[in-house]
Amino acid sequence: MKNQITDEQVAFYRENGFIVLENFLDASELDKWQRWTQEAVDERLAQGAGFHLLNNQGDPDAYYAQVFTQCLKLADSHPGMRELMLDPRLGEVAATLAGTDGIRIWHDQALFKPPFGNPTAWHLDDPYWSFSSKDSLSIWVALDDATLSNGCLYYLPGTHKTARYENVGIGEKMADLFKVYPEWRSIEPVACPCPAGSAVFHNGLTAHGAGANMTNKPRRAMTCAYMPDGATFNGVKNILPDDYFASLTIGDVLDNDVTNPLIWRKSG
Ligand SMILES: O=C(O)CCC(=O)C(=O)O
Ligand SMILES: [Fe+2]
Repeated sequence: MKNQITDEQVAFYRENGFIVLENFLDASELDKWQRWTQEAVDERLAQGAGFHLLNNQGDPDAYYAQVFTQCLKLADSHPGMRELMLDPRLGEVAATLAGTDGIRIWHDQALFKPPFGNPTAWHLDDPYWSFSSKDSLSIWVALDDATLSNGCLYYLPGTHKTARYENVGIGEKMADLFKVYPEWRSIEPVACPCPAGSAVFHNGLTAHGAGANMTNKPRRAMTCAYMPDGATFNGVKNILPDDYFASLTIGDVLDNDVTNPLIWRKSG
């Protein structure tokens, strides 16, 4: 794993709100990520649409089901995924980019864009989550080559600096986000094609989306969202379990090590 990042890469991330780390995983690591993620997703799908952490497969013809097969919190159901997601090296890279002293997992999530899948509309991530932080971020690992043809990610550089916590859903209209942020229409989008095994990190407030999958093969990605240690509850439920959610008051620190494991902390 190429988990040593340079000051230049940190500076690029802070300026643009995203960074591509090509060939982040070596061949044997990529093989594990591909096999275990596929296995964990297959197990989830076999449990059927009633499973509470499988969001969108109830109606396979629904628009969103054709944006991606989305399986959340695979670390909770697959030991291999748990090992991959709890890797402190990922936490260190995330914390270093974000400039925070500790980092917790918010949730992991497989995002498999199906063959001939719909595009991912422009959106922000952080407003979906139960904390509001300018330092939240995600890793997105390409399990297949992500190309201009099969739905690689696109970013609007620098938007993390001017984002408010307003958002839109990932719906059928690619451009809904620009109704909320018309000032972003003039920003040139940056495409991020990358080979399988590459990692793309983005700030939870950077505008991003992905193109349609024009190919007859899936475009698979494994992602994990990170919360800076010390972030506080904002009233949104998102992935919080019912009983934990019911126990929280806005402003409480989200420090439950079961729901949101601390995977890295600066020593000393
Ligand atoms: O994989 C995609 O198409 C979108 C990914 C995304 O929105 C994310 O990782 O936050
Ligand atoms: Fe996203």
